[in-house]
Amino acid sequence: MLDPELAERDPDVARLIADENRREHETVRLIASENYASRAVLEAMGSCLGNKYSEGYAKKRYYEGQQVIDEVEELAIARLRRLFLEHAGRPMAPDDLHVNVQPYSGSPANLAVYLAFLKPHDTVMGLGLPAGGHLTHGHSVSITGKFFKSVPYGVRREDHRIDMDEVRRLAREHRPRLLWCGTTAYPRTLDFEAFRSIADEVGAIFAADIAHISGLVCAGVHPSPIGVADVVTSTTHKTFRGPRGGMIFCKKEHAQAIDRAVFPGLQGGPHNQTTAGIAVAALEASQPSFVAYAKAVVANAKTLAAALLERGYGVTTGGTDNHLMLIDLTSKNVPGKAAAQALDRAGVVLNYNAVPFDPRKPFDPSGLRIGTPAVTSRGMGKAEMLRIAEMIDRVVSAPGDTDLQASTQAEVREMCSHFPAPGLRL
Ligand code: DSN
Repeated sequence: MLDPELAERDPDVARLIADENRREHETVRLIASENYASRAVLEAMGSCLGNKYSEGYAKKRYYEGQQVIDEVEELAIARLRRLFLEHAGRPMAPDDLHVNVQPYSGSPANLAVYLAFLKPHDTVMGLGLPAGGHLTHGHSVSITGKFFKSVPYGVRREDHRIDMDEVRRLAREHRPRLLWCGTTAYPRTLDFEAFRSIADEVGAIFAADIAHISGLVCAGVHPSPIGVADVVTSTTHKTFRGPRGGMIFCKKEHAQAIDRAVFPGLQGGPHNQTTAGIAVAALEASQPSFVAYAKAVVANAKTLAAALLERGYGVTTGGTDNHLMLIDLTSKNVPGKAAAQALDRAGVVLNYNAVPFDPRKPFDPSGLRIGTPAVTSRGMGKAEMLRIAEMIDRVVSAPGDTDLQASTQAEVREMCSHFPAPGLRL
């Protein structure tokens, strides 16, 4: 049977993909959770592995024909285990680290932790969403805040850093079954050992969600919770630069509970094309060039934060240790949403975000979240960060000036033409 290329079979979808390819090439992408997966990762994701059903785990499947899929999954697991043990927070024997690569993404990975360890209405503690936490760490609109008793902790008013004294006080008072350490909008290093000691004191399971920082963690650029936390969850597409997917690491004693929670507890057949993409990403992340990449992500974030601070922007906590920063626009008298939309029109793509203790509403908060994983994947460095800070300042200072947005967009396009992004077709 003839099998035409996409452009011939479905010109509409082919055109939309080409449009997105162009948008990703011609814009400065500063959304902290986004990146550019390599051509090799994209090829694995678009492969025939997605045709196969493989409910279960290697050598224990519910369908026949797993000769290849078992190898794919075992390869991904072996590569991740080797990679993440290299900079483990506490040394672990390889056999003691269990890895599950089947979660469809970060939220399902986190739900598996609940299913593995909690009963409905048990108590969970996590960083509150307004302070930079994630929905699945017990926020009221999430199933994790509806089916469990959630006791959020926050950041200190004076420096916007996680208040470990508050975490300990609340943990002693509420005796959570599960204690999360994980963030989506927090620019500072996480102290996994401090969380471990609090979890030990109150008898909680300690789960670290490193979705945002897993690329920094495996490169040794951020401390690792491996060997420290009972369970570590992550997406695979942020700083890790793999396919859209999820992964869970846990101590051997929790292997069965986690595996059963993922399948059959929450999911059916794993997305084998994604598993192959994770294996490719793990191979890429084990190269010395990835360590250089992770260091450059942080260096770029520090440069950008300092440049914005110099231009009079509020930068929460005064800077960053990782791949992102939170900008407080209060001093500029521009709401976050108006600023983000003006920047989008100028080809600088980021998201509006609440800042800690934000007096404004979540749909139109006071801040912006800015991340450097994607621009660093294109090879942009200090000179480009300084230029981007100048562009942001220019556009945010006159959010209604559409001519300025158009001229900035042309400048952005010209700058981007010198930095071809991984994975895109030019
Ligand atoms: N949506 C992700 C982020 O942007 O941080 C978290 O799930």
